[in-house]
Amino acid sequence: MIPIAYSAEVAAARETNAPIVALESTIITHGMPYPQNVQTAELVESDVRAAGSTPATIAVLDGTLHIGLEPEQLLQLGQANDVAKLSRADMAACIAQGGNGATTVAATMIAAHMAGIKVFATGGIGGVHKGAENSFDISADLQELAQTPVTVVAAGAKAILDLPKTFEVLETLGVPVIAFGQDTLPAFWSRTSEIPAPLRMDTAADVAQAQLMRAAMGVSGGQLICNPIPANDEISVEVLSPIISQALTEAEVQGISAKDVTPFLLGRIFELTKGRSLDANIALVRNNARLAAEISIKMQK
Ligand code: PSU
Repeated sequence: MIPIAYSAEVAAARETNAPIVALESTIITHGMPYPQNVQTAELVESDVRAAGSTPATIAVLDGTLHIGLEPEQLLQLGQANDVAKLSRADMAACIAQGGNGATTVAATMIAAHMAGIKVFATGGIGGVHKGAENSFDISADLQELAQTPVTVVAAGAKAILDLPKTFEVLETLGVPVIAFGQDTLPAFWSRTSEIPAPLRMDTAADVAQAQLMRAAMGVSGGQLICNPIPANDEISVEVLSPIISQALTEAEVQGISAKDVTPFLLGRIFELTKGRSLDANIALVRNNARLAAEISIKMQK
């Protein structure tokens, strides 16, 4: 038996077959500092509700897989320091051992699928890290998109990554990469990149239809919706490039590796931009949550 608990609002939504949007928790524990992490998680949840869907923030607490957190659980998670960062490899072990863990994109997709949730909003997926030809550091998020049928709404992959290689791998894995409303892929904190979008869609209904068709055809896996950050909130590539390079050099010098790389880089970029990267990150997650809510409603029709 899997120890699984639904929040009151998610349980109610499941009973009436109402739309639900999954939300991850690694962004809360490893992606943003306290208290902005908790404030953002609350805002994102209210954005989903305001758009007519139900938020389900996913995390493992004391060995129970939670699909939807009550407000006090969210606060507890946002203040905790000893929470594991869970992916496909270690989520089951964490549950079996009664541990606490925040779910990455990969783990959240698995949990969402188990709970019958088809849409999930996050900030940016993990991908191929710069220098991966030596480190082999490639996020398990990419493999998950290839096998688990959940539509993930993100502002692309995080711009600390090697974006061209990340999208090459997604192509190899057969993951539909869909730019929402534009012809180029967004680059997380910036609206555009030089990478042409493999697919473009302009409405939530089209995105929902594409996933339903994939399922009907028996083609495994999800799809990645790359939703550009709102224009007023973006940070240009010119401003960010030298900052990302500096953070990457520092990570190398300090020997940061594996699961610690992404949180270290996000933290340093936050410091080097004097908080601007966090404001942009918050804006893009909220924007993704609103689109995911719309897609979840179309998916349910
Ligand atoms: N989006 C954000 N901030 C984050 C993440 C996503 O705006 O911190 C998290 C997601 O949980 C994603 C993880 O799965 O970063 C990627 O980590 P890694 O590069 O170690 O695979």
